Amino acid sequence: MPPSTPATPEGELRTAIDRGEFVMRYQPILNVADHSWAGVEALVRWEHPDRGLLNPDQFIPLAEETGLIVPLGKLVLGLVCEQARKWSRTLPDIHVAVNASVVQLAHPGAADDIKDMVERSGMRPGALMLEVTESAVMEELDTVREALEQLEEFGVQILIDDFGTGYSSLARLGELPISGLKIDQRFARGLGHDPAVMPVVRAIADLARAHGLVVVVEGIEDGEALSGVDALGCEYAQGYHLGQPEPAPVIEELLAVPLQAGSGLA
Ligand code: G
Ligand code: MN
Repeated sequence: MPPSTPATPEGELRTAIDRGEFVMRYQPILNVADHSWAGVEALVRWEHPDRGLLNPDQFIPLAEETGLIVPLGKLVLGLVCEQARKWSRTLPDIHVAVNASVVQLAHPGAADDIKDMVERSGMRPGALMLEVTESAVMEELDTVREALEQLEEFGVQILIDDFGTGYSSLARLGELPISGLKIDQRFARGLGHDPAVMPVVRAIADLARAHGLVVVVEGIEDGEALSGVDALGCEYAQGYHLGQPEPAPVIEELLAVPLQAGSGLA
């Protein structure tokens, strides 16, 4: 047997990508106005042979530092597009949101690669949403703007993720090729509990509305937070109170039935 080279974290991740050791979980997103299910956010997990199921925060930073986010991002998008194509028959009104790294979007040919994958899968481009983190996208705006514009023109929707944690140029929000803002989870935690949070979320929602953007509030962990989202007229809500990230078959069952009464919605 040839001597085995010691596995570096980077080498291990590269091998995992080659072997396809990644699976998706999907967390439901609620349409607050009519209590219907609007869609899901796709969240990647690494099925590590020794360490079990790993969350993105345990490997995405390394993937971004090493550039492995480019092949990993393609792998994830491939899984998500395939799932979305299946759901286009059984759950035709559902959108599927997936997190995209700015490192991935800044890579030459990124928009064409994404468009190709969507087209090859046969899914409807309008059913796909890409979530890009506010702080990262604002720092790299000049590098990724063209890719975002091409994707928006193709019909994919773009959301700014973790909104309220970075430093957006509020004046420029309306110029960006985006459909909506996902308000960072830390705000949702105070909704319905901390009186100081309500006006902040209201201000973000007003700002979004002024620019024709929808608002998703994520991190909804109880009925009070959901009532707050409802009272502020935010369009979409996501969080453990509504549903955990689950494998596709579990999510299909969940999306087939409307939200239970007593959830915090009037
Ligand atoms: O960065 P992004 O907003 O994409 O991260 C979403 C992450 O937040 C996922 O890992 C998801 O599991 C987690 N999450 C989803 N809903 C909740 C929630 O209600 N509370 C908390 N604490 N985390 C959540
Ligand atoms: Mn996200």
